[in-house]
Amino acid sequence: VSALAPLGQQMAPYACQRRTPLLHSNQPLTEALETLAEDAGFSGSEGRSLAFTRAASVLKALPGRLSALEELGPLPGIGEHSRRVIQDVLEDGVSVEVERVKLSERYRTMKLFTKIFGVGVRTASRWYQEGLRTLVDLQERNTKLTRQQQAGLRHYEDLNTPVERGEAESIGRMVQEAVQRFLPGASVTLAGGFRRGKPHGHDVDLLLTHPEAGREAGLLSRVVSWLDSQGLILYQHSQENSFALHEGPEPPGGRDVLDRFERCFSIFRLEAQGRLGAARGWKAVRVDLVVAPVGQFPFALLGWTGSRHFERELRRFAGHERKMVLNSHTLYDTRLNLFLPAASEEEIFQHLGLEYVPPTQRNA
Ligand code: DCP
Ligand code: MG
Repeated sequence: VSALAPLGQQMAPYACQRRTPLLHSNQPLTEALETLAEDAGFSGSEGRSLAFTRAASVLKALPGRLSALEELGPLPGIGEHSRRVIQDVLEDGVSVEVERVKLSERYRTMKLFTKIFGVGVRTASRWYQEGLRTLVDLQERNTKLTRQQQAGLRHYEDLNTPVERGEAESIGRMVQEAVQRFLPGASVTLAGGFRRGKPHGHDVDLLLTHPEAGREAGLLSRVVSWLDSQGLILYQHSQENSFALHEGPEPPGGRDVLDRFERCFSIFRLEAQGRLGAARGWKAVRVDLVVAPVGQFPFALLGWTGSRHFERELRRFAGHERKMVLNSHTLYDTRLNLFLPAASEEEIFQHLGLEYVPPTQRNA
């Protein structure tokens, strides 16, 4: 039918088997599908949300712009509902269903509330049920907020202004400087969307490690205290490492936690850079600091680089196709009953029998 068809038919079923660049040619389609994915997530329909996310992810990996549904052929991972949405957008430029969602009171309110740092779908949903609709409502009705949510509300505007790469790099340097002070030789690595090549993000994800195992212990609290004493931290809450290798691997999907590293969820006070924020002098920026012992570092780096969907697919592939359990700490082979060590991300892909996908191609 078209030049896309033969390529589309060869598309591998798992996102971690494909290369997905940051920029692609089917933006209007993926945006529509991701809006539906988000909306399904807002109503707790995880399965439906995943189906839309999968379909969007497949389109992101297509080598060119889709102009007719038929060009897709029998592509894996695009269900009937998604096909209907794609067809509508291709034919009419918009999907009536998507437009209706975007205008709906529920979607708009859920979006407003979940954009508060510390507010997830469950909390936002409860507030919506209680009749709350605006940020002012939260204050006027004296809604009970955690310390994290209070900070999120206080800095709502800043935290919902994209973090520029330059800002992320300068926070990286601030942390690096603090780290050198207490543990020379330790490193700070920018992960998350920025490592995938995104020009901006919603936060700054930094991984700390030291080439000698064990030396990293105790580092984070010193770094955070020092940064705090310099007036650079507006909010922070730290969590201790709760990972123990002797416990063995956790069953996949068994717990709703990303990982058990020592970490700090924080809001930094970043001095204004150039024209941005110059009117006020500083800007609040969300920063996640994560400490990984060097032996787990490649797993942490892989797990923290994303995208979320790429990570989910890596774990699904490991489990279903290889009978292995992958998380941000280790890779465990359940057939051989052993942990597979790795000194680099490349080695993890090798263990999984996957072709290496560089960070900039993990935008699934
Ligand atoms: N991550 C994950 N599962 C989660 C949360 C995070 O796999 N539930 C991983 C993948 C993410 C990375 O951690 O890429 C960082 O999380 P972010 O929420 O910061 O996501 P990004 O950095 O990719 O996006 P953004 O640019 O919005 O910060
Ligand atoms: Mg991020």
